[in-house]
Amino acid sequence: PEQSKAPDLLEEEQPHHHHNLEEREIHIDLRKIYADLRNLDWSKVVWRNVTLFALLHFYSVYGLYLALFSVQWKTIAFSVVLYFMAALGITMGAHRLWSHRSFKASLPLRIVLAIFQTIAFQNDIYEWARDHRVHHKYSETDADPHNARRGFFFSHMGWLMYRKHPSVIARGKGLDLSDLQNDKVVMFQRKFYLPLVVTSCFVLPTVIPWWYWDEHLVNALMVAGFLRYTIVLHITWFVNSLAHWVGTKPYDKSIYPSQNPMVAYLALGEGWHNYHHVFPWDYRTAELGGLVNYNITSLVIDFCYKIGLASDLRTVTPAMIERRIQRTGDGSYQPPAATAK
Ligand code: ST9
Ligand code: ZN
Ligand code: ZN
Repeated sequence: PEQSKAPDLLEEEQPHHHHNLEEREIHIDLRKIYADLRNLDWSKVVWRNVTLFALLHFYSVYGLYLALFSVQWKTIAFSVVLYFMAALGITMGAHRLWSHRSFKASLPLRIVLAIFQTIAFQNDIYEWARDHRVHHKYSETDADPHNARRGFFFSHMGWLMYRKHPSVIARGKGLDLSDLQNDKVVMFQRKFYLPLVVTSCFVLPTVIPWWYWDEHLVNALMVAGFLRYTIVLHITWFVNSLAHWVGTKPYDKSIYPSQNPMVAYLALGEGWHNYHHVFPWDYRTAELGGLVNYNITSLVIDFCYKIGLASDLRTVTPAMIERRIQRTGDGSYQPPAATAK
């Protein structure tokens, strides 16, 4: 049972270093879109998710209208704060800590990050990290949950509305997830995920503006709830779509992941995706932390390190990076400015 009848989707997993190296660009080819739709296996479409995402986007557009014309500025400010909390829960928590173990976090920090990650409503930490680990280990193969070879839309959000390829589940079962299973914070969140996520992503963002500054409940739900949620979702999804399609490849030209400054900017430092797939254990997910690389997440990790909440920050030596650039880079590497160090 294949995902689709399109021939390039039939191949089994293969190491990701042997793809053709041509530059890919996004162009809208209506005939290809039509062919892809005809080749879709409609029985694998999860209509419940299609419906929920459609509703979410409908309400978010209404939220955008309310944000422009109706809500109090405090509600906007509150939504921006929620964006930063949810984003950090994903970048610093689900991604750099729990998926990649690129640093160690004390119990209080793990609790805060788990709360932030719940606000983002992107599946529980366990499931997020499990999918992300297969994504790295089997990038751009059938076992990659958001395999970019299946197109921009599939890697962006289509994969969340479609049954997983059997290889994702088979390869996922082969992963060692014992570190997650032994983390009480992760397992607690997984056990009570539904009530926790409804409370953190929708109920509190609606009730807090109403309670503290008399915002209309509908305004609060549409803006601090749905609109803010949708924005953080698309920014996250851009890492899988845009940053697997558009950008330079100074560290490894043979892979899809690319350096995408716009994504880095929106995603608190997560757009330096060519580097990240080459050195996934680096806590900066980029060659450099700090503001020059829009790497807010690294700044926060550095701060937590200074106050003793985080430890064992893992990085890569400049010599190792240099060797890799020489060996597999696409030649686009620009040495960072001295001030950037
Ligand atoms: C969302 C996630 O949006 C986004 C993740 C993005 C990742 C980005 C990474 C980029 C780097 C980081 C950058 C961050 C930037 C952030 C910036 C912020 C400003 N291994 O899934 P099921 C097994 S979520 C092993 O139902 P179906 C397992 O036994 C949005 N086993 O398969 C499982 O049972 P359980 C909100 C696996 O039926 C069973 O199979 N959420 C694996 O094919 C069934 O699994 C949604 O929209 C594995 N990898 O359904 C929900 N996977 O879990 C969307 C599965 O109990 N999801 N198994 O152990 C779904 O509804 C479904 O998963 C489905 C597939 C329809 C997609
Ligand atoms: Zn990736
Ligand atoms: Zn990663």
